[in-house]
Amino acid sequence: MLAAFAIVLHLSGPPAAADTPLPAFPHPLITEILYAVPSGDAGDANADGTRDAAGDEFVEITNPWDKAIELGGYTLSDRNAEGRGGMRFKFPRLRVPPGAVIVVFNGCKQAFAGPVGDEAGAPNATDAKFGGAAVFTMRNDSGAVSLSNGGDYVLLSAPDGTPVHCIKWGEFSETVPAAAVIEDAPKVTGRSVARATRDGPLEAHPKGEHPFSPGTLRWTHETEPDTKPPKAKRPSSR
Ligand SMILES: [Ca+2]
Ligand SMILES: [Ca+2]
Repeated sequence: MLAAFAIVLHLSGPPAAADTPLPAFPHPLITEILYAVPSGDAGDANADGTRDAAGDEFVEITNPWDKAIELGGYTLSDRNAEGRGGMRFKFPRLRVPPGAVIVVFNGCKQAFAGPVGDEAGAPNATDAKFGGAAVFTMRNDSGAVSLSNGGDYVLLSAPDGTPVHCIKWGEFSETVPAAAVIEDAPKVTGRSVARATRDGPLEAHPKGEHPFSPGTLRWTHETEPDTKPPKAKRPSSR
């Protein structure tokens, strides 16, 4: 039996016009984005001793389903065209067990002491320093390839190129891709946006010891089999 989560997103902003399913199995779920890297040492999200406004950015995803998914061929991108500051990352083959977490750092001018993968291959182990997540670097070599703090989006596309899930914030002029699910994230400064609950929206990360938590979900990962497809409320603004 195909089990699914009963996921309902409660999005702020205008009332939703209609319910739209969240990305269905076998798609992963984006759970945290650090696009506004804190200034100073507090911004060293990958903990290599060097804070970089681009390199310490990350996107965290998880497998929210109760069976494994294959991440190979999925891509992460932003609003800029490739070669014009556009962020592009294509996952190598990686079987993701239920509840497993993946963290993809921008990687510009960053070192990684633990196991780290890139587009060429997955890491050979998970990293306890990041909550047991599989850690990747995009190996970006220019600070121009980064997520704009003022307005940008992260787009998850399926291996066949279909835009699956787009999370946007702030203001920008580019057209938002016609992804199956489009979500609004708050515009924040010096912290990440993250889901406080599995079925909740992306919110400003609390400013505790760290204003982000790569590899550590802010909610307990428990499978709740349900025969109903997950639902999200679609923002009316496009
Ligand atoms: Ca940024
Ligand atoms: Ca760093």
